[in-house]
Amino acid sequence: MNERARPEAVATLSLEQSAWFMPFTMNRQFKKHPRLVARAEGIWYYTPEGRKVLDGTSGLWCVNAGHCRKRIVEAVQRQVATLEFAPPFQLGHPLAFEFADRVVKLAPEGLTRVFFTNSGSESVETALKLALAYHRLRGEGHRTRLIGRERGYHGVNFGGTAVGGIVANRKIFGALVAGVDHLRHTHDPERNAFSRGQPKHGAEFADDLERLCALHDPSTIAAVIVEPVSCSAGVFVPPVGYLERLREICTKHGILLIFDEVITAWGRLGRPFAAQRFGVTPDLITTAKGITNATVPMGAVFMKEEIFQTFMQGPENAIELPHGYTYSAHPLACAAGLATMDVYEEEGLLTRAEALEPYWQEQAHSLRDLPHVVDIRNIGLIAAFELAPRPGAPGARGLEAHIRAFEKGAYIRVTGDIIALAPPLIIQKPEIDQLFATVREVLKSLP
Ligand code: PXG
Ligand code: PLP
Repeated sequence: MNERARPEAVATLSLEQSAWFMPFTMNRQFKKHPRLVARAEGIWYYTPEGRKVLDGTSGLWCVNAGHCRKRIVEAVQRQVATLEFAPPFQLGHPLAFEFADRVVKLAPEGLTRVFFTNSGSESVETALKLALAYHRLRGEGHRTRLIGRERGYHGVNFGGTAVGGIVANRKIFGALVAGVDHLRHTHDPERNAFSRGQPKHGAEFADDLERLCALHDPSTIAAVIVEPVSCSAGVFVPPVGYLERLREICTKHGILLIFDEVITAWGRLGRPFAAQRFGVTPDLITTAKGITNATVPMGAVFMKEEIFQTFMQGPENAIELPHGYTYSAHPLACAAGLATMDVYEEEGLLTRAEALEPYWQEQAHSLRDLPHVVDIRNIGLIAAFELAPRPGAPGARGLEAHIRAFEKGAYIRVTGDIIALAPPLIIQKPEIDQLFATVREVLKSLP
């Protein structure tokens, strides 16, 4: 084994002066007290010292089939030694076409075409640009406004930051993109705390789109983008009837509806896509993460046939879409993606969350009476525990929960004082018990 791959070598590193400017991390604090993993297998991470840590968040909601799956690893190893790169502009390689045809078969009916990117953020930018260009090509170039939602997360590029609704992610980056507005969020703890699955109250929050239509005139609005379940901001499950109403209003006014399924796609809710789970079909879907089981970065935007055909009207000797990435449909990503789909299919992982959901839900809600817990939310193989903030120190309790859980052998995600769990879809019931037992122990121990 070469020196760099030796897990023990990392343990002796001093990180305090490290050159790496880490993303979404408290850099100085983290480098003083780093938490490192050096190896992974199935639902487990291993620290450089060899301690096992249960991965309660599938990495960052992306390793849906579990870590270091042999079939995917071998497919990537073969591909890197066969064709490591091919330009995707005016050239192709067979796996890209094979993978596109494979994934559209799993998409909601009518979403027949796919554009490849390298991340969720790029998928969002691509979808927003497609929406604007689609309207323009149809002679509705006046539709330039983009509508997001409070508490939404759509990645970190300019368009995604602008339609995003997490204040901390926006406030230091200036005016972002012009012509953006936001729907109100759907969180309503007074009526919906401790809901199991979809909350009963709040379909009417979708009528906020009518307010924005009245304010701006619907003919100026190109698209509405929402996460079917807002995950990053703390797991907000759509109230019964909410997404249906949003769909109706968009259709009525000729506005495109984009579902950002970067987290919710690829089995997290017991179906390939959340759109299928909720029975609501958007016009475009953005995905990433689980599309390759996170083995190689990749994203994808699915679109309705009509949107694709709108681009296919001009002369055949002209480029239909002046947009794309150097690494769109990268051969390693396509190889990883095809092997990932094999694993999902053979192991029934795209529907496994549905079978586990009742058990998962019971276990999650059994933590209701623990200290600090003010709400529990769940759907598919996702659960969130909202903790009361410590007076004068919002987020402190959450961060401490994260650190203590890691020490006790579970990697859990926190945003502010909300804990979110979303383990790999291969998790077994005794391991679910173990994950919740660790969270229970942590909550009991927290000041
Ligand atoms: N849209 C949604 C709905 C997402 O959840 C993105 C876009 C951006 O994807 P990329 O691949 O550019 O990161 C995401 C990503 C967290 C967490 O801790 C969530 C994401 C990314 C990193 C951390 O909840 N979601
Ligand atoms: N910046 C420069 C100077 C470039 O030449 C390119 C691509 O050729 C990019 C940015 C975009 O990079 P990517 O296609 O990897 O997104």
